[in-house]
Amino acid sequence: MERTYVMVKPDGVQRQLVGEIISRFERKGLKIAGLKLMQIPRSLAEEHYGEHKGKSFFAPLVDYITSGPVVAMVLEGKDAVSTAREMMGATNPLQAAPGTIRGTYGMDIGRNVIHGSDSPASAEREINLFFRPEELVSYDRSLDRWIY
Ligand code: FUP
Repeated sequence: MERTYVMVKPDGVQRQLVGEIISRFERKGLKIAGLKLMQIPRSLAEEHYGEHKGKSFFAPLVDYITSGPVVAMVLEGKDAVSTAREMMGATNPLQAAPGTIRGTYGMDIGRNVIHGSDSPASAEREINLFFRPEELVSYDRSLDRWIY
């Protein structure tokens, strides 16, 4: 089973969308393997978004992601990375399909509610950035045979 890193960004927490968003992933069938509310230190934000260093939106992006608490989670399931990305919709809420998380709740690329790893390699990197191994839990769900 694959794991992905997902986080409700500060705007999602402030807008009280945490329960709604987690509920979507749960209902889809993804399993929660890790979950916490945290305030991201600036250094971690800069590392997480390191690929965007030097771009014009880098500083505002780091300001935004450190502006309030986020809900960090690790979700597990078959093709978890691409499943979560599909459910989130395009980076720019303007292009995100209606019904996706960003398509439903977002208006602006700079306040796009949620993050999700874009590949299995990114997922591994981001899970290790945000979670210690002992914070992740492996367990069986009795409903798994009804999903797979
Ligand atoms: P995503 O993988 O969907 O999070 O998108 P990117 O890694 O391309 O971008 C990371 C974050 O940077 C996005 F969530 C929003 C922000 N961003 C901007 O603010 N402006 C841009 O032009 C591109 C990205």
